[in-house]
Amino acid sequence: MSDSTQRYTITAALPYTNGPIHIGHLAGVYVPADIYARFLRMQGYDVAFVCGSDEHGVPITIKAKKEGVSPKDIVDKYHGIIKKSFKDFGVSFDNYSRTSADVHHDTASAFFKKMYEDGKFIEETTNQLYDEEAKQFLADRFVTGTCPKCGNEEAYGDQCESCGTSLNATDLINPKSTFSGATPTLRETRHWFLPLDQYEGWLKEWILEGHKADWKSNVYGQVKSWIDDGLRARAVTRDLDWGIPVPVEGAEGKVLYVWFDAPIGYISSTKEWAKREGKDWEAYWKDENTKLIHFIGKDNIVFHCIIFPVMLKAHGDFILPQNVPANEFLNLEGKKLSTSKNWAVWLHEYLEDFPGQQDVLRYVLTANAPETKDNDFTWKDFQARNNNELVAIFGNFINRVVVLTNKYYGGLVPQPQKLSKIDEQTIAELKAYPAVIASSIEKYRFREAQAELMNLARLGNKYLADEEPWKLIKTDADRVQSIMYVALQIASALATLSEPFLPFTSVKLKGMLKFSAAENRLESNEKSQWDKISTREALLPAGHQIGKAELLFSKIEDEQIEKQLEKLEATKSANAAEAGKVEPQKDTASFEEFTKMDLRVGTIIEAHKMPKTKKLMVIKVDTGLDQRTVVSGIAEYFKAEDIIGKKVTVLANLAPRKLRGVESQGMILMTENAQGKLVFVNPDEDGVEPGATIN
Ligand code: B3M
Ligand code: ZN
Repeated sequence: MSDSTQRYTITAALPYTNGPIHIGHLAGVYVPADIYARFLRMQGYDVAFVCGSDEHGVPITIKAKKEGVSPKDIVDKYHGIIKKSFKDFGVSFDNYSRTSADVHHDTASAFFKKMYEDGKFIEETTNQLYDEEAKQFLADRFVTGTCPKCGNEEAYGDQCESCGTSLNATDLINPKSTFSGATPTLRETRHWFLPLDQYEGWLKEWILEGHKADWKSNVYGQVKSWIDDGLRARAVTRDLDWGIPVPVEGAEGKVLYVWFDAPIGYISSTKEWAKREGKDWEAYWKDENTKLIHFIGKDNIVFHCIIFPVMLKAHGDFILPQNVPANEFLNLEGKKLSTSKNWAVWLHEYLEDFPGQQDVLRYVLTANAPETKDNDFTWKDFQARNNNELVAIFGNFINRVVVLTNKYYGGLVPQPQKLSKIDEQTIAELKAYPAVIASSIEKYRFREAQAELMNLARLGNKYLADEEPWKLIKTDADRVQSIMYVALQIASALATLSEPFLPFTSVKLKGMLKFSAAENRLESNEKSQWDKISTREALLPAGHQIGKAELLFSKIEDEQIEKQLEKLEATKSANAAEAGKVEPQKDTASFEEFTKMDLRVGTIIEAHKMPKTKKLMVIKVDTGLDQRTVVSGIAEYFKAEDIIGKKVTVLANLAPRKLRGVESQGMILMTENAQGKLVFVNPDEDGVEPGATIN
């Protein structure tokens, strides 16, 4: 490859090895990244497409604990399943590594060390949450609590998944240990912090000014709101025994924070690949002309747009991402995908249930990709898109072309006769497709790109239906030669242009059309396989021998879909049974402890939803003692006007706390009904008045 070839480093988020891959991961990250990488390779660019398993971090240790095995057992198991399923699904990584690999431990360690020696960290002894029972510091997913920004009560110690905010564990309101459920205490410990605030000016210039136009608006918007809110130093080390040891004297028992080491995994994976291929990894990470693109889901935006770039910048000699085309989320049958609740279509199971049908799933996930908003996957839509689009349009067109060419000409591409106006128009339209599809892919609009590919198949289908060669064959054999010649050019363009989206179909179709060395060779004036569709006279010249027809797609029957829906129903029942289990009793509370709580009856007198939040409601309650404001996370379940006048139970002497700048003076007690909906603990007896104490 010449030096002047544009070089790309494409990364796809490293999946946590605490479970297998599901369709949400595929639609959000791996299918678009794979389309992009395949497309770039077809343009003749120099591409490194890297990924690997993210094997550190708290989710892994929690899963290990749950299953009573070691973290190593967990990562080995899922790394194997994930790696195989990606390969079987046709994700064309140049390298799939893992963060437990030596090359990664060395790379991440050296990265930290250089930053440490260059004085890029702040070293500080601070109070961190500590679980006295489990004898363990609590950070990240070891602790949950209420998000100070949006009121989500299940925010994690490093991030709220509801609003995406990145948090420090000590920011959480009402923190709880996920080990014991206990309220943590504070204990002193020493850590290294990345002073993000020092990079604010630089981030503003680089992203807010530099990438306003080319980054997706969902990504840009999130990043802007974080920067506008003000950035704070973040600890990049943890008190944990699973991870990469902090390579500094006196840091025994501490490891690198998983979000510090994981993105460095992209670099380690590139190194592993370069070594194997005899290439220079540094060109892919340090050469200013290399374009670095991160494919991720929206929950990873802060890490890839702020924290990792600050690390790269602080380290000093790395390039920065040129773009971070993050996707929104995919839901399944109207509900959020969830690994722990088993609400998912698992890739390894799909590959078993639909053997040889990788491209159908790729097609549906791209057709319905959550590029600008959350989207829904339904099995009915999956079936319809297969049967009505892949089978009825793409497959049907190819089948007709190949069958008729064999029938009329023994499989030889016929010599075209005088082309009609419609033939010429059709060829002109065909030749416009490569540029149209390329332009959408270059803008990360993969659904639009794939829709154009399908439009080309539609063009072919319509052309045959209009020209009806099967009718003319008896009366105008010359005309049929031209028609079949044109149709064969469309079929061969589809074989090439489908490669990024439907790689298995593309291979099959090229085989059927017998793309040989001659069809694959580029002439000196041709830039790429892609472009030659527009520049070459014909992809399949007259006299070229094609093969026999094979089925590209097959109909998906109702029974297959019902089987999948039954699987989901079974999951629903299992989850409902689980949810119906009564929570075990908490530790004994002394009578004194109980009487400390001042519970009162109150009446709601005013209520309104807090602007820009999903869950928070600002409520004024008459407690009999006074009229006070309580902020409550019930806005998803109640309309403000419906709760005014309601009698409720209030914990009146709870220490006041601020939620989104509004001071909440107490708590309204709630419970959950069987459907998981929040309901009031309701003292609705006649004659019960505000201020009455509950005991
Ligand atoms: N493993 C998080 C996730 O799966 C994480 C991505 C790391 S990318 C460096 O959401
Ligand atoms: Zn939040």
